[in-house]
Amino acid sequence: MNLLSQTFADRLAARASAVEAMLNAILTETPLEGETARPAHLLSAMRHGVLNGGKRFRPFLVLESAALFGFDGNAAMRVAAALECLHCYSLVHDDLPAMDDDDLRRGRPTVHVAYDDATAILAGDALLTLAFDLIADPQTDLPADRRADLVLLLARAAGIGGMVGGQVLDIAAETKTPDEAGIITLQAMKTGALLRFACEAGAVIAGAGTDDRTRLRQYGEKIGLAFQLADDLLDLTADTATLGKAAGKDAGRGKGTLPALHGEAWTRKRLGELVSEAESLLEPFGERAAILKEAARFVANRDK
Ligand code: GRG
Repeated sequence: MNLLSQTFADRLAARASAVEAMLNAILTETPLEGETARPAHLLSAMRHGVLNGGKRFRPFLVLESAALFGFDGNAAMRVAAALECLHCYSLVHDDLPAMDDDDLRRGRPTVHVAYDDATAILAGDALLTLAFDLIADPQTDLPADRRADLVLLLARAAGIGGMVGGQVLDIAAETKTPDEAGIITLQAMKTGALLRFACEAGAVIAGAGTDDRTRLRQYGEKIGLAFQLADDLLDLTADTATLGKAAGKDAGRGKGTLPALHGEAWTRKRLGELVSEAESLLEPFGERAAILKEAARFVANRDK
């Protein structure tokens, strides 16, 4: 499919529907080899947490980063779907009463509201496990060392030293506001690590060299920071109907964020700097990186 003449929004939408179709096909009742049965209630909760919503921006980054190096195979789709499963697990767990206690996600009832807490915990657990299944499965048609690299990279991005660790720092920040460096560290872990993985994963999938892999990783770090900064700004400035999730939660809890610390004008300026830094990292790739440069601008300017 030639997507190059499409606008960024069209391209994001086209990638999102391809990812949606793959997720729909993966989340079926038919057990895989080595599985015994897939309980219908659990499957239904997993489907509620994953299908019909979301920007699918992390899968988009996996697919576009791989495409930057000329890779367009099904393996990139499977890694993209794996990352979305892991991201959705984090949202399902984050919405639980023991964490953010949210009723609304992507404009719909959260999983624990539509089902119950135990089912939401277990649906999240099963989505997390499924992410690693999808990458390790030989159906992800990559050399075994690349699949192993991706599993390791995702584990490090998602676990104690990445997203989960960041979530713990975030919870601690509700009782003791961290300083600016502390806020940046927790955000790089909680939100940035998965976005960084998305970009570096494209390079790994395509078998790119070390320098290119590092460049994509650094680009991912820049847009990770920008993503969270934009998210915090939206929490301050957007409404719940637009976001499809509760707005104003951070301010309501007196939670320390960079926009709360420095104000809207500073935040917009910093977002502009991060976009320029992300774009500069892609300069060596010339025109081929045009879509990833647009992705950096999309992150900074998004309205939901
Ligand atoms: C519970 C282990 C665990 C981790 C939770 C991801 C996360 C960590 C919490 C979600 C809460 C939150 C608002 C995080 C900030 C940024 C973020 C990850 C927003 C949601 O991602 P989007 O905007 O959502 O890509 P969609 O719905 O488009 O996929």
